[in-house]
Amino acid sequence: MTIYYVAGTRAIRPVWLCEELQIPYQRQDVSFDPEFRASTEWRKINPVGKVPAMRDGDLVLFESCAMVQVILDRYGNDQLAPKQGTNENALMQQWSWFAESTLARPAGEIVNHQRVFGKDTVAKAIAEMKERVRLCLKAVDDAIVDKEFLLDFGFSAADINLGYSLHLANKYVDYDDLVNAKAYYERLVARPAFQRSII
Ligand SMILES: N[C@@H](CCC(=O)N[C@@H](CS)C(=O)NCC(=O)O)C(=O)O
Repeated sequence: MTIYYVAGTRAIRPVWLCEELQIPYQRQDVSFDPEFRASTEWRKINPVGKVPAMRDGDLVLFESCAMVQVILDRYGNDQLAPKQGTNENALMQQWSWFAESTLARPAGEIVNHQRVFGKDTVAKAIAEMKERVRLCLKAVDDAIVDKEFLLDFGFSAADINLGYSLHLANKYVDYDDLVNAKAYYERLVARPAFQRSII
């Protein structure tokens, strides 16, 4: 299994999971340069020119949370995921979808707007995205009261998917006042497998 990796990006999710599961994978560092991402070579792997991507045999994937699910299905040995069909598994799905489609979306737009338009021209759009991120962080803060991880099951793939989104949000939004969410984020990033996923 090969994970195409750029530091700081959603490539952290599949790499972090492999490190938690202690399964072998090959990390292939690729360029984040827009020209490389627009190249025919890269578009064959990721048709929208983003990162990460993953190859396992003849399977090629270009959505990070799908990579997490496929790694769990193929190599997880029933670890880091509650049994399918249970309420806990439903909550894992919910938090994983929330991580990418609700929280990482406005957080990612902060990055994209700043990169494409420069800091001054998009101040209002960025302020709005920050509000949207804060709303998501408040939802996490409320969900994590008196809990170590999202699910009663314990540490799961949902924490990996959400953990990356918090890592992204943490760079742009101040949420020290959301003490539960902040402490949860700090617990996640202290995990040795997370630390190995960002170097
Ligand atoms: N939903 C996709 C999002 C991929 C994504 O937006 N990747 C960012 C880096 S974390 C990227 O390549 N951004 C470059 C761009 O959008 O131009 C996933 O989870 O893999």
